[in-house]
Amino acid sequence: MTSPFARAFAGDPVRAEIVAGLRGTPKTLPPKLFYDASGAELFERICELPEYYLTRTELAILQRRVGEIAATAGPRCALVEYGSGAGVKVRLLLDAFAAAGTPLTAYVPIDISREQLAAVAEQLSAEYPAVPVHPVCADYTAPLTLPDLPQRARRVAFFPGSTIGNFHPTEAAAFLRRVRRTIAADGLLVLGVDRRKDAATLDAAYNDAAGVTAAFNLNLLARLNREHGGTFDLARFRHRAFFNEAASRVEMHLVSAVDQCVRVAGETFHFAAGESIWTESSYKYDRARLEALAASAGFAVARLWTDDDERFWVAVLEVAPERE
Ligand code: AVJ
Repeated sequence: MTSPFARAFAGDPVRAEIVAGLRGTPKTLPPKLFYDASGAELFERICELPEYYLTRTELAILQRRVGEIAATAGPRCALVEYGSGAGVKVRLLLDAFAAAGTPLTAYVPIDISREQLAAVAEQLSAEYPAVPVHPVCADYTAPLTLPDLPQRARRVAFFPGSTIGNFHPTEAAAFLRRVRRTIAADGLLVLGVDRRKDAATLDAAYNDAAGVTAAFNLNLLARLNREHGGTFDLARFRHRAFFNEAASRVEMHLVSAVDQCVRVAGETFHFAAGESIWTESSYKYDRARLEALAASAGFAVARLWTDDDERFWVAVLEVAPERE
C-alpha cells in the first residue's frame, strides 16, 4: 500500500476507478458505470431503437439456432450468463433446453445492475420452477467466485450482446481465458459478437435520432452527481460517437463544451473546451479477428452463425485441447 490514497479508497474501488480514470490522459470512465437503474432502463430503450440493430439481430439468430445449441450442449447443463440484463435472451435457451427434454440443472445470471438482476431472477424462478436460479451481483470484468453448481453438470457460459466488444482485444482474450477456466475442459461458450461493417450503419446505431444513446451516455455524469458528490452540469457536455476504422471500434465520448472545472469523488478535475471523457469502446470483429481472439484464449470455434444481412455473429466455442 504505497499510494497515499490506498487506504481512503480501500472500501470503494469504484471511487478509485473514477479518480484514476479522470486523472488519466485521455480522461476515461469504465462503461460498467452506465448500468445503474436508470442506465439499465435507458439501455433497454436503446435495444428498441430502429438504428440499434444489434439486439434484435442477435435475437433472430438465437431464435433460429437455440435448438442446435441445446442439442450440441446435451443433458445436465448449468448455464452461466455474463451480463443477464433484462433476461430476454436466456428465455430462448431455457425453452430450448426444456423442449429438447434436457432442462438446465442451474441458471447463474451475473449482472452489475442489482435491481434488474433481483427482478429478473425472481421472474425466471417463477416461470421456470424446475430450474434453480442462483443470481450473482458482480462486476465480471474482475475475477469472481461462482456459487457451487450441481455435480456433473456441464457448464455452458453465455455472453451475448457483443459486450465482449467493450474490452480491448488483449483484455477480451484475458477475460475469455477466465471464462474457459470457469467452465472447465468440457464446457462451452455461446458468444454474441457484432460484426465489422460500414461506418454509416455503425455511426447511426450509436447516434440515434431520438437521442436515447446520448441520454444513456450523459446518465453516467448524472450518476456521478448522485452517488459520488459530482458537480457535472449535463448541459455542458455533449455525446459523441464515431467509428474508429483503424482500431475497428466505435468510441463513445462525453465532450466538454466549455473550459470548466468539475468536482467529483472528492477531487477537482479541469476540462479544456473540446476535451472528452472516453466512456466506451465497442470493438467490431471480422471473422479472422474473431477466430484469432478465440484461439488466443484457448478456444476453438465449433459453430459460427450469422443473420441474412451479415451484421452479427453468434459463435459456439469449445475449449481447445491443451497444447504442451
Ligand atoms: C451492451 C456493450 C453491447 O457496445 O453496443 C449501446 C452498449 N453503447 N449503445 C454496445 C451501448 C451505446 C452496447 N453493449
